[in-house]
Amino acid sequence: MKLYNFPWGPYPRRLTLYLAEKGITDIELIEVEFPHRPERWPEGFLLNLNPAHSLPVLDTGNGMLIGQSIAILEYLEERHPSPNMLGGTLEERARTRELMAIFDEATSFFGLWARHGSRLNAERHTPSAEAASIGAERFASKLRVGEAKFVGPFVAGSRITIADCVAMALIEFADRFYGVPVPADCPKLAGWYQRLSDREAMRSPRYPEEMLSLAYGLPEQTRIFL
Ligand SMILES: N[C@@H](CCC(=O)N[C@@H](CS)C(=O)NCC(=O)O)C(=O)O
Repeated sequence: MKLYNFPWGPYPRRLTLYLAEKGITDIELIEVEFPHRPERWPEGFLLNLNPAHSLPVLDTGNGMLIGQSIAILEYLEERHPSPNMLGGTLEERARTRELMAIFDEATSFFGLWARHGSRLNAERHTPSAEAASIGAERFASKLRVGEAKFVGPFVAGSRITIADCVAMALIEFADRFYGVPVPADCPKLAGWYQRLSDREAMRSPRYPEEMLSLAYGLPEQTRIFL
């Protein structure tokens, strides 16, 4: 199997965290630069493999390419059921998927805030105070749903699951890359984030310095403080 990825983006990072937690080492990692420049990729490379040219993409090695990080996480979980990172019972698995969906939605809304509000993205996406404000407001409200549904000690219960990987990839990206801390009214998430940051597999990635210096301080840049 081959995983096309880049190390620090919020969607690709879900996979990096998952593989490290799970201890899967037999997948070839193919690092792709960011921002992606599909026009520079060799013909027949990722552009043809995945028309949306978004990452991650998994080449299963048996003729199938899977885009969408959650589909990849679930596929790998079925291929490698042990240690179990989905849940033991029907109810546990439903809870994991519920939490995963909440943090996936939160990631989309965070993207809206960052894309239209950050000076980092001003050339690639039209700046819009209105879009940034809707993104920030919806991002915060999704985190509050995550806080209310948080089970503990991990987001979906007593074991670490793929929902933790999805949530961690977002919270860490917001905090370390854009300087957006966990909102003060989400103390369970804040405590969980602190605990998980200490895990070997969850060590923060290195962000490209030039991009980090433009990105960091999204609340100040948009004058939106959660
Ligand atoms: N829903 C997709 C989203 C993937 C996505 O948007 N990935 C970003 C990187 S974090 C990307 O590849 N963007 C393409 C670009 O900006 O050129 C997933 O879960 O895999």
